Amino acid sequence: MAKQIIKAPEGKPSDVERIKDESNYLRGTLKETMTEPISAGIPDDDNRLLKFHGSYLQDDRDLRNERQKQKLEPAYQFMLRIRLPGGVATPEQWLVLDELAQKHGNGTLKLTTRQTFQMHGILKWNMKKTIQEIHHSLLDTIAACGDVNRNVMCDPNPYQSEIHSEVYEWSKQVSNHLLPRTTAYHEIWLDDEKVAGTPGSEETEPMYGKHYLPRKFKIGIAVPPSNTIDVFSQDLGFIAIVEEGKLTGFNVAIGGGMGMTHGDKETYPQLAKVIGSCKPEQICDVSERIITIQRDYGNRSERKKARFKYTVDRLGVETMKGELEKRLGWRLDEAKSYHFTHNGDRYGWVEDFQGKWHFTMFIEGGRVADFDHFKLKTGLREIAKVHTGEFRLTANQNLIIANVSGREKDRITTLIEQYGLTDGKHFSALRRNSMACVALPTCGLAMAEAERYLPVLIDKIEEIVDQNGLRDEEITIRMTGCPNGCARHALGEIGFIGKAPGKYNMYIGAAFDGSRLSKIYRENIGEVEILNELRMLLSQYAKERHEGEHFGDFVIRTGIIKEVTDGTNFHD
Ligand code: SRM
Ligand code: SF4
Repeated sequence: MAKQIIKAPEGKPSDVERIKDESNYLRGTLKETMTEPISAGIPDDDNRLLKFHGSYLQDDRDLRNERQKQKLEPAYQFMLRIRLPGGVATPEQWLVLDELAQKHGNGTLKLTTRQTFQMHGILKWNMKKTIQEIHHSLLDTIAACGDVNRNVMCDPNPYQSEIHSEVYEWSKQVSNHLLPRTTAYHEIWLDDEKVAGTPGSEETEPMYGKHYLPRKFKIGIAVPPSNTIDVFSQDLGFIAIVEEGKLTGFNVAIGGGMGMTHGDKETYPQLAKVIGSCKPEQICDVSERIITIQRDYGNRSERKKARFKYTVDRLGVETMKGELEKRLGWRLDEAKSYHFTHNGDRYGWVEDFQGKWHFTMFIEGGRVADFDHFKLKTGLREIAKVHTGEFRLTANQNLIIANVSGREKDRITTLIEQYGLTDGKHFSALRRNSMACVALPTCGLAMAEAERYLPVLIDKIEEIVDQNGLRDEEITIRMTGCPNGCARHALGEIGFIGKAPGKYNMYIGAAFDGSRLSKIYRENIGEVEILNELRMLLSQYAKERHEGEHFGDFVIRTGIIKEVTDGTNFHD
């Protein structure tokens, strides 16, 4: 058989490639423009580079029209994202972030779908001191955004079994291994200050090269039977292999991703495919080699088609595997069987193998704020003051108060009760399994509301759920303000993607364990139609489902929607 010659797509490099090329390893003119006093914003070229430093320039979209009328520049502000492999933060770090959000941000913290914190509303003049304080707490924002490997996810509850804690250690190692090596971050934000835990100081980028990756890259590690990190949505997913109670390796899955563009059928969500397995100690090597394949063969001309999933689909899984093994100099082992049961969180107190306790708390939309009758942020601050374990962020925007000793449990429970913090058990199981991206007012790409609207919509869906006796039926529901899929909408059994203010495309049919994509069911509908559709679907589900049958499986079995067998037929 003739050997396939693999090439990157041809075409004029995108403008972002020029910006990276001219940036002197991510410096650009950021140092100057971040202190320039006339505008609260920065030029677009620098904004592109700023992402590699974990931040975006945004503007408050609630104020956009009014400011335009008054001929004022937009209400510019910055979003800052922390790099937090596996989503683990100490109580001291929690307190620092809480205070920074108060002092320099909009007062809230957002727990993201990739297990980290975002702060919104930081003014340009406060960015440097905010990043410096973050560094003093031994955290950073390096590579939290940009065309590099992003925050490495891993299944939460590292303390519930030895496997989880081992996997957490691997997620940190992979994250550190794949960090950019440029010292630009330290020069721009820390005045070259040396802080514990900073990466190496080589001027060049031995792995990424001068142009970094064609696009963002995401890695996550799952520990079956839990798939809370949605391992198949990752560019590179690892699935822990456990034999006789020991971690013996990882199945390797490549080419997942959620984003697409409305009206462009050549873009689609895709699930990663398992190509073999590796030993635990080979995980960094495998990650690095796969990243270099994407570096060399990814599309640098069209950013909408530049994610690794398109490289994998263009070249084929077998070719990718062959290329990987060539670069590794050894062959992957056979894939091992695995079984997932859910991609949502499990709430409440659990005790681990060492007698430590963990409380998984429901945080609606991942927004940690003080509301009129619910002082969530204050409550968590009070817990952080006495907690001696860790905080663990889940991939469903929830929070685990982790590693609580038997003695401390009572004190934490008292605070949980005092502040009305919740394991979500008094909500419907649908709400507990809900997730919404940030969207308006900060996200510049949002076409419709998500985080601010989904709770209101669920209030109304809960009436339907109750009428049909489905209050305790676990159904995953996810909403995003645009098709980029930041809340992994295509893996929710019910999914909504914003099309225009108040209008959504509705998707159904994803698997409860995150192993099958959903499919479009209705296009461009508003609240009344959404509720009508759900009234019909949920009442049919209540009457006709088989025992234990999940909603996503039901709508496929009964022919309500066609099964999506691969991302490439998502739009058929
Ligand atoms: Fe995302 C862009 C928020 C997880 C796919 N995402 C954005 C930006 C930065 C908007 C922008 O480019 O201007 C959003 C900032 C909003 C704001 O105001 O804060 C944003 N994404 C988020 C977060 C905060 C959503 C949340 O509510 O939790 C999540 C932060 C993750 C993190 O901590 O690193 C977030 N984004 C995701 C995920 C889910 C995941 O990774 O598991 C996805 C789908 C998976 C994937 O990447 O395929 C996702 N975000 C995107 C995309 C589409 C990328 C694509 O190539 O398909 C964009 C747009 C882009 O990159 O051009 C985007
Ligand atoms: Fe913004 Fe779209 Fe991501 Fe939501 S899905 S945060 S609207 S980019």
